Amino acid sequence: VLELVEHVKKRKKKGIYQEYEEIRKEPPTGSFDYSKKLSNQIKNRYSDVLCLDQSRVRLCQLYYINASLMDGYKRSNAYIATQGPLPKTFGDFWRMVWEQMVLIVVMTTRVVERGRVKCGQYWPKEEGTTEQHGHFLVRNTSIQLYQDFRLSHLELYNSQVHTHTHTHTHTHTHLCLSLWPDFGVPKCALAMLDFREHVQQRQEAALRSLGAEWVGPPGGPPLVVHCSAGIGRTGTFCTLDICLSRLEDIGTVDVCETVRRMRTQRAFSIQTWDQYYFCYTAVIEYAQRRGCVPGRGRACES
Ligand code: PTR
Ligand code: PTR
Repeated sequence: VLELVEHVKKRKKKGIYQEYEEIRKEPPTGSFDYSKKLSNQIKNRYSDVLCLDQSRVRLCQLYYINASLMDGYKRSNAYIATQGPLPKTFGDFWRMVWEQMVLIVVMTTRVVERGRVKCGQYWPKEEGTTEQHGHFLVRNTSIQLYQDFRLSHLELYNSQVHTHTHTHTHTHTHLCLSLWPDFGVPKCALAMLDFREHVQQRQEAALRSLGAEWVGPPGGPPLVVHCSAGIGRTGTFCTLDICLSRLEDIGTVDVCETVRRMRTQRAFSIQTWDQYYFCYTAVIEYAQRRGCVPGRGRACES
């Protein structure tokens, strides 16, 4: 990390900016044919944010969803990065959660921001309420409020259960982070680091309670992460998560390489240079908190 601090100091903001600009100039590494199919176009929230064919999430019966599987640190398919569901894709979203046995959904946008709809209300918002989306019933069993996010426990029932081998219900944790504007960065890295830690703990606990039902890789099912388009804030969250996992494991970080690799699975990941820069400063903040590098760890600016 000392190297990273040096890297940031030496390159300064301008150098990091250039580093990001180079990444941004690279053309996407694959085709978007499935996303562009006429019948699928209406399922994309933004016509310019499509998913690469090679990494898209394939739903049963050829259903389409604008979602990409992404690798994590030493873990393939650690995340599903996706757009904020549209009313006509709510059913597809829950189908994906069901099929992929997702335990945790991380939402890094609000439903409405600056007067514009960024994401559909695809889960029941109030405690004790149930909604039907496609073949799925979603029930909100309880809500916990935290300073920067809201956690809902959701139960998912599949009315077409005979087509599946696993049990007909699943419990999910839905974590909604409220402090992050689109094309921006959270004001406070600390809040993000806490949020990430919380997500990790929830995923571990959920995996333990799944027990023998989970027969996949040890890390568990993919974490669903979404914002509005599923590239800016989602990419930043996942980049940070990967960098910090690597830091915890071998003590080094490579933001640039992480973002490059991520972009081969979810094109356009990380939308602005300050989101890119935020990854650096948040890693440094994290290291300072853990006492890996000198410095107090900066307090929140807000
Ligand atoms: N065409 C849209 C726009 O530029 O407004 C696409 C877009 C929207 C891209 C939001 C990124 C966005 O941010 P995020 O991925 O963080 O939701
Ligand atoms: N925490 C380190 C330091 O304070 O030197 C690294 C760092 C550098 C953090 C710049 C943030 C920086 O930029 P800003 O203060 O504009 O967020």
